[in-house]
Amino acid sequence: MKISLAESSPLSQPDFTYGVATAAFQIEGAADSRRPCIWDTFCAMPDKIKDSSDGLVACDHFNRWQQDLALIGSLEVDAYRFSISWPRVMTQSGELDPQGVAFYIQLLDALNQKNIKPYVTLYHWDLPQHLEDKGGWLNRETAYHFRDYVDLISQAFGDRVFSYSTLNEPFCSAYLGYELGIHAPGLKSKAYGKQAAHHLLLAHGLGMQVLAKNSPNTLNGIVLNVSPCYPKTDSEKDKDAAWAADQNLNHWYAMPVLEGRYPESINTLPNEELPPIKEGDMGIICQPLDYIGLNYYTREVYEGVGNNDRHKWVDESLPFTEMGWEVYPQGLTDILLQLNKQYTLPPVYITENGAAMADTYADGQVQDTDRIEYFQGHLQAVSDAAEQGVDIRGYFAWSLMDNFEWAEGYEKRFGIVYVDYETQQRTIKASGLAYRDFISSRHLAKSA
Ligand code: IFM
Repeated sequence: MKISLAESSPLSQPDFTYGVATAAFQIEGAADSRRPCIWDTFCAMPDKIKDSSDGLVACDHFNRWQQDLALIGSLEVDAYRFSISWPRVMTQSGELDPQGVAFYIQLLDALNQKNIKPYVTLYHWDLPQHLEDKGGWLNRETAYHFRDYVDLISQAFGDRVFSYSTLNEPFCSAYLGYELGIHAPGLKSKAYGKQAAHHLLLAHGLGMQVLAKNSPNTLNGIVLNVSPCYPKTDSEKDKDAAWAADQNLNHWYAMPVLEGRYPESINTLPNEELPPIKEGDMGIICQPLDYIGLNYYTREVYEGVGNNDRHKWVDESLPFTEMGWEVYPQGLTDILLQLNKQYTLPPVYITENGAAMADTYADGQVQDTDRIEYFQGHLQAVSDAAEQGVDIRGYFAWSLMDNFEWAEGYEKRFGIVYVDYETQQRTIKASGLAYRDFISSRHLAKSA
């Protein structure tokens, strides 16, 4: 099975960027050569991770990075999106750790040598534990520690980076980590969720200011996870439920960074849940963006159940991924069009899209036709939005390889490369080969 788009599609044009994405804690391992982060602590708590696993070894990418780089090269991608482990590159006293920095510099140099553009995420959820011990994202000071880290690391990297994103999915850090408690650090309070979100947004703004000064030639932005929120029926209560979810998930982050204000739903919060906004914060948060990264996996459908409460509804007739998420490519077109209508968007990159499927490894192969279909449908959905006027410049498959899927452990496989965790052997899945062929057909067209 192949992936293909019409030659006339904006996504078939030679300057459209295709990449693969990973994150430090999910692949690196080598935990003994860095300081602990909140996910090390969370994994050590009972019953937090489905398979009781952790990130101590993960895909051992720290030791196998050269082999992994060769793999990335063989996929013919234009770009590689990965994150920097903050606790690997910064000491507790706030200086750079030369060994940690050297690891990323060799990776960046090797990527540049291969002509693969490095898209660097500065924070993908692995907060140093020593900062969590002082309150983590509930503590305003953490935003300033982030600024100092961004300052030092961007100077150390010099001109090796193509693009920086400050944060990956602050919604997940704040909501899953501080409000629901199902991600690290595992705290559970609505007020904490909004407090952490505000300090993450502040960290983004402070980070952007530093990047504008230290790294004006890179594409600097932020990565948000988005899902369109639909009402189950046309009833007022379902529409209200979908509106509230949309405000909380999509606009709580998009509006501050793009317009310097929180969405209208802030007026519905009780006093104790209001974000701790200080004078000047919203101006700091709203910095000019060279791009916005959007991650999309599925849609959300809501029904109102009284008392201003809502339930998620799923359509059992749709296909589902192993995460239990509906496969709904139309949702990606819809959210891109919605955001483009509501905001003046900078150029958009789809910085993550992919699926955990029930892969089986047999005879040296993984025939993941379902994942190929997922990519085909979602690339077409991106193409449809681009045809309708959204300025989309790139697409990154999540993920380069199977890895530590946070609270789900290693059982959920998102990779286009299969990882045997016993031997650390990597095998490109059929979806990886299809993605490679799709990208290289574009390269052929480019040189013809
Ligand atoms: O694996 C995660 C990634 O770290 C952030 N975005 C969603 C992915 C799949 O759940």
